Amino acid sequence: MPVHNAEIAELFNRLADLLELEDANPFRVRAYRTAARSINGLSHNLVDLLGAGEDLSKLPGIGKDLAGKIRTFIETGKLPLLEQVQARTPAALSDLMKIEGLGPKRVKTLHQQLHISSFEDLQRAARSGKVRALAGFGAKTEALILERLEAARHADIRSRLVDAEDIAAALISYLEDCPGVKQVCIAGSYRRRRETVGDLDILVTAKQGTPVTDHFVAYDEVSEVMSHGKTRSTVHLRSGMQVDLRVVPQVSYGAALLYFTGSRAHNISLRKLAIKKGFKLNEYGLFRGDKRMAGATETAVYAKLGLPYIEPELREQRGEIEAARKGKLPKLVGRDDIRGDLHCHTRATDGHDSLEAMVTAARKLGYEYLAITDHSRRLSVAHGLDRKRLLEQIRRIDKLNEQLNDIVVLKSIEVDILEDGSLDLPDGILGQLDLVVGAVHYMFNLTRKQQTGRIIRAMDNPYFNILAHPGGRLLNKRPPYEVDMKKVMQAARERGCFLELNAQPARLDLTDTDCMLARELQLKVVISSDAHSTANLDYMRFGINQARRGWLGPADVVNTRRLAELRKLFRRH
Ligand code: DGT
Ligand code: CA
Ligand code: CA
Repeated sequence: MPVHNAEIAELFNRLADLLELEDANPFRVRAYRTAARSINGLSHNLVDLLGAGEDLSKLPGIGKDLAGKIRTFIETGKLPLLEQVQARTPAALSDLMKIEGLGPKRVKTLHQQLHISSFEDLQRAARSGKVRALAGFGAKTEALILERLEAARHADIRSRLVDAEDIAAALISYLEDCPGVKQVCIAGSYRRRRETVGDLDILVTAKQGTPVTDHFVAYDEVSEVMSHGKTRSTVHLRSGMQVDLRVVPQVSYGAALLYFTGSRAHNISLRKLAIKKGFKLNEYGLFRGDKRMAGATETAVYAKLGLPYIEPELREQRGEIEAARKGKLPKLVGRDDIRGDLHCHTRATDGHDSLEAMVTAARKLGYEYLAITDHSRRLSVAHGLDRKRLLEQIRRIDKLNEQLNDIVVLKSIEVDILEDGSLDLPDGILGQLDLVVGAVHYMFNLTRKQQTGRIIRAMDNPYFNILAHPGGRLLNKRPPYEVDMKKVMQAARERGCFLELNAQPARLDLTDTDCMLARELQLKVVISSDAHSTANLDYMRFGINQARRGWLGPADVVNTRRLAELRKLFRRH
């Protein structure tokens, strides 16, 4: 994953905050803040500068020492000084600084004068009016703190789906090991395959008398038991993840699954529909009076409401109930519909595996084609390919294709879209490829108009086929750049280009609602793993999840096509 200036600036700011908290030399603190500001103002990526052999200590506000730290971070992903300072700062105090408006000065005051060292302490003190009495705070600040404490409880603690999966897999197998346990299922946003999840909601059915919740709270990874009853418990795990567990009887399993899968808004609509039909719907079942009409399966509950089964990914109150009622639910794309991957990297640039290894892995997945899309020259940190090296790769792929009969390796490139919208390699070489994938990797801070224009100009190039990760975001790390997505989509459609849904779990870019928009505009989407190793080819499934959330069917997705049809789609000229 490339390092961005903003990320480095944030580390220096954080370091400055923590140093200030422990009363370090103010000049030292200021030096880090100045450096952060300077880095944020740079028009070039530090990684690129370093790659081009620039002397970073010549940059304003950055001396030899800081230049060394930047280099270390880019090369190792670590800032040892920050780790040291973090280790000696009480975690609670550094957490408090994450609340907007609470800098090191205020946190220090709160700690020294009111002995506040946790969110709970702070909330209690603010509620009882003690905070406003402190010098430099006041009633307004106190109210703001309470507001932000509430917001902080909900923000920034959502885990990426891939991380939640790791945590869930271990827990599920632990629960299944409990004698007497029958079914274990994760409901909630996890089952709806949202890109991030707030907590895990687990449903369990078991033989009468099985001590399910006792077994649950005894899990090794539990750091705190929030509640512990016979049929429901909530814990926090060491990873920070909250887990809600409910034990439900078999007759209610479907109704409970429906209820706890949500979304809340979908549930509310279902309940209203139930009432309209003279039923009552809750987590125990669908009732007419006291009589349970359905409850053991979700399908049965939907059926009694006059609806076909609605896939969890669609349950977001985005028209799915309406569509279901009219028999107009989309047929969603699935793993088996995918015939190939159109974005991956090899060792030639920043991938971990060889061309041959990537192809072998793709064959094992049963793919008909795999496009090799290494980076272009501008991305020097990734050893981007220039014309000569790309030509070598083309020859190598031609040779490889001669030996293969069950898969075709497509010649391609992830070419950088330059600042003015031109492409990083000449048309002469782009014309020799089977398809061209274009991407924005720098100059994220253009205005909406500039960025939109830049991307559309790139698509004007007749060899351009697919816009990679169109929004540019990194989940929990970097917001998308400013861009008029609808305009980009319309331009792509007019030119016969496509947008990628990048399936990397940290990207998932297009978003689900972007996918819905693409579908509305009749623009086809390519789902790509952007694999940097053979194992990463499996990221495809996260892309499929996201596409399903965006109502996409096999026909809406480019790489469900057979190769011959695919080639036609990529021939613009
Ligand atoms: P998350 O955890 O923030 O990613 O999102 P969810 O959807 O997993 O939400 P969560 O964990 O608060 O609750 C799981 C599901 O349980 C939710 O989607 C709907 C259902 N649920 C929970 N509390 C209520 C409630 O008060 N009313 C209704 N109708 N449904 C609820
Ligand atoms: Ca949840
Ligand atoms: Ca929950």
